Amino acid sequence: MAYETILVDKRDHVLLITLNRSSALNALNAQMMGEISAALAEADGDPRIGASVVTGSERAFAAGADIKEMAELSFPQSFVEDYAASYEAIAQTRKPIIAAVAGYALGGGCELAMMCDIIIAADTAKFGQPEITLGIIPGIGGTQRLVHAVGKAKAMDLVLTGRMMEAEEAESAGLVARVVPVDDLLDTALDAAEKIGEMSNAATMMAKEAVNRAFEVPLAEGLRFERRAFQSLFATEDQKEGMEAFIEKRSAQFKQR
Ligand code: CO8
Repeated sequence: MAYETILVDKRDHVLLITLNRSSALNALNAQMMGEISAALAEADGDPRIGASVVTGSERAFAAGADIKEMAELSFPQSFVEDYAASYEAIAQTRKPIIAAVAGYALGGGCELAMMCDIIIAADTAKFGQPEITLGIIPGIGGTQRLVHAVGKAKAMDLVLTGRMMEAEEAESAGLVARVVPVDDLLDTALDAAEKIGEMSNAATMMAKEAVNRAFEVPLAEGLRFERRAFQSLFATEDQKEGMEAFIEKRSAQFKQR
């Protein structure tokens, strides 16, 4: 598929998606959100790909939803079309996604990063949910995923004041997995994605599903789900290969079966 608002680079085990509206600080319009969803669906369907990286420019991962596109939206139109509902598809991607964030990750940009599984931030990254300054609130997960990531106190602070949070604060709050110098950002994210991509896809996909369950169901239900998923992986050739390789002191060659 040909994309106009993103660049897509298929590597050995990794799909790299670069948001490409840098003159608008990668403001997320409907076309771009659709293209990101389509590229991630392509990754899910491609057995050679084990993980994706989503990144932006040095100045901005994404400075939010495209305000110029949203400005004239009415409630009836928004309600009837269920505006933004389809963007949840990004969070439903089954293979792991790393957000590599430099510069602004604001509003929908911060929410897009939180739909990914791991956020690796450059030391220049700034996160925030400034929707309140526009007379609206976050609409694709900012009031929910941010609470899971940083807790109620900081989420309320960010959502109600619209202030930005630097990378260091985002890491200590639990939103970000690692902070690296901006020049190392893409290599670090690609290395991590490559490492994930070389594992058994069945195992990485089950691991993602199981961790996400922790946010959706009570502990006993989550533990039951984890145990069943754990047991089921003993049906894969990759489990046999992984354990044989350890015993034979060699690196495993997963066949994705
Ligand atoms: N939408 C549209 N255009 C934008 C956006 C945006 N969110 N952000 C920046 N731009 C454009 C500017 O209009 C400007 O364009 P032009 O050169 O044509 O005037 C260009 O990008 C550069 O921006 P600035 O000149 O403003 O750059 P500064 O360095 O002065 O400021 C800021 C950078 C602080 C990031 C500033 O641009 C800013 O505050 N941007 C808006 C941030 C914001 O409010 N984001 C939240 C948007 S609402 C939202 O995300 C709702 C999410 C729920 C729905 C999700 C659907 C996808």
